[in-house]
Amino acid sequence: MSNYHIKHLEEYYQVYRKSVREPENFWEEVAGEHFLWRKKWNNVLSWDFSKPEIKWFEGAQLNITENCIDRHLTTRADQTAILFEPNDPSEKAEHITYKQLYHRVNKMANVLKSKGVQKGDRVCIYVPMIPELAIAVLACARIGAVHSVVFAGFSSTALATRINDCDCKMVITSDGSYRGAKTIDLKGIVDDALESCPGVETVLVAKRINNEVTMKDGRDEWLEPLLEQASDECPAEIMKAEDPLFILYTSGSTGQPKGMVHTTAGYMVYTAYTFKNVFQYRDGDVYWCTADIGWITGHSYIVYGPLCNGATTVMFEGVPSYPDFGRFWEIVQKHQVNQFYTAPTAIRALAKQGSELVEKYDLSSLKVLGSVGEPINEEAWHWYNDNVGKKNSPIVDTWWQTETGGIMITPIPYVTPTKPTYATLPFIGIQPALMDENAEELKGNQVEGRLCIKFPWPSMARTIWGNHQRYKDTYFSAFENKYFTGDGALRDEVGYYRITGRVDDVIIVSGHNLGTAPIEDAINEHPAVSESAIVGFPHDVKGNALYGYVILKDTGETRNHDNLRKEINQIITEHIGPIAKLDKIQFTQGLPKTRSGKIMRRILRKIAHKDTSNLGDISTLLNPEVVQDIMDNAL
Ligand code: 6R9
Repeated sequence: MSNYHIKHLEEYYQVYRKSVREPENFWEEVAGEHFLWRKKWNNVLSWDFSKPEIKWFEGAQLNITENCIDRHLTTRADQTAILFEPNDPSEKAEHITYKQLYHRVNKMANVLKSKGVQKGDRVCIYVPMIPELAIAVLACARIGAVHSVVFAGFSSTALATRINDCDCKMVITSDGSYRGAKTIDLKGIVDDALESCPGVETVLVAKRINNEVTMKDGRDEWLEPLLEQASDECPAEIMKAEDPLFILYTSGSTGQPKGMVHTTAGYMVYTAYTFKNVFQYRDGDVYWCTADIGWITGHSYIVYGPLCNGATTVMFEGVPSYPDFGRFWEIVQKHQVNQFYTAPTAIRALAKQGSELVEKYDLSSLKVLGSVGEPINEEAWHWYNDNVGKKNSPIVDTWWQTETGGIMITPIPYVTPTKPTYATLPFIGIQPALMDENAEELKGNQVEGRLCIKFPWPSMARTIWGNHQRYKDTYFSAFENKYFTGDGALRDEVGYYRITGRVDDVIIVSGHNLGTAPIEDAINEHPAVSESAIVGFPHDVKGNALYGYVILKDTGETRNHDNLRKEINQIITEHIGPIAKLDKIQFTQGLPKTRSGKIMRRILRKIAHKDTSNLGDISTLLNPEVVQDIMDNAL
């Protein structure tokens, strides 16, 4: 038996050592013993980070949905697979068993096929957190179509960019969505987006809020009648190990988002194995991850990882504040949740409400608490530990990325002693390295540098859709023969890692990665704006908020600054979505620039942080005089 389920620290070290010394043997054992293959591999791993090219389990054939669904039918057909908790607490929760999930996924798969979707085609899924979202994802995987889920909070412009980037021929959406007391007209957003997406032939619309929508003849169809008529058996398409499973977009340092491509076999093995260990999931447990399936956390740890393990996974449609800030705890009590996985921004927002709403509910079912998306600050860690976990449920602070597919640095609960703000130890198979400015690896402990990974792991993204060169430039060029994460980290005296934050132009706001470039591009579309620069500054709930420095065009007319601020945020909402709105907008005459014309964000960041004691040498700037002016007028 391979060590599929690690139970104590000695075992962790022993298995970790094996995974590093003999990675191929290690992963071959895990893959061989715990998954359903149509054909096994000829070669466990081949890799070359200089190209970069990474292949796991070459020669193998499988379908991930047979692993997530079919193989559980003999043992747990009537167990709940997906537990859907609606936005409105008075609406009944829906328990979808493995058998029902099987039939619903197969029906959806048949509908997709009947609309001409074939293996390899891309399907855009723009659906809120309702069961149809998970079902659509799995239906694509069933027939070998590549899903591209776009978070249903993104604007029509952001949606259109993502649809066109990977040439989706179909969009699956809903008539609208609930978000707390509000409803959102999703179909209207899709209609707007599709004005600039000529490649989309079909739009399938799920009914959720009974919103009035316009249905375009020959393009749009209601999903329900099609599902009703479809057969509930659809043979799984046999996929090769390295066939793409999905594309998921993440922000980069240029305006164009990066479509990270994940492939089938390695992604399945790694997400399943991490899920089992990081959450110490045991048969019968109820697991809840509060993320949206529109993000990687939802892909790997609401859908694929849990279902591969035959788990019961909760899908929550609503928000933590509706009908009040006790909603999360009410759900934990109601469904007797055992593992609870959320983001620091949610913890901080809930902590702000005090502990009364937590104490109202019985949280004794909880065994493991998780955190993901950004560094968890000490205060939030303790609040989570004391009030939610009652000092009895270990917190797993899990560091990973859209690009890594699965959790990379994390404690294993009841195994790794935790330490506030530390993601602690590399997961099995993961070989981190910290690099200094001269691209030398920092050996030993008590060092701080840029976080890289030295050796491939099964779930790493294989490329950026349509732009392999960008994949190479972004992740494999800063440090030779290493994957560069874009994060900084330190390693303490016992070898624990603490992530210190991004070292590039990505800002994490409420756990969402936002590239500065696309926001600046949006602002610059305002007719009165000539140039802008965005930086992050600390915010007690969001972690970071956005501070914009904006230069107005010299048109001679004076405009009301408050109105301009509103208009700028409106443009950002239209282009990216409300998550990217600026908290502060400072109008300025100039931006500090290097002689090569690069904006010195370091200086702007310090001013936004109100930390101007040591701005460093500014004499080399093209325009050092603007710095004082910006400081004098800082918000
Ligand atoms: C899974 C996910 C990735 C970036 C990553 C890092 C930050 C995520 C973290 C964390 C500190 C943690 N991040 N988890 N920072 N501690 N536990 O969030 O993917 O949306 O691609 O974001 O998020 O900066 O590089 P993604």
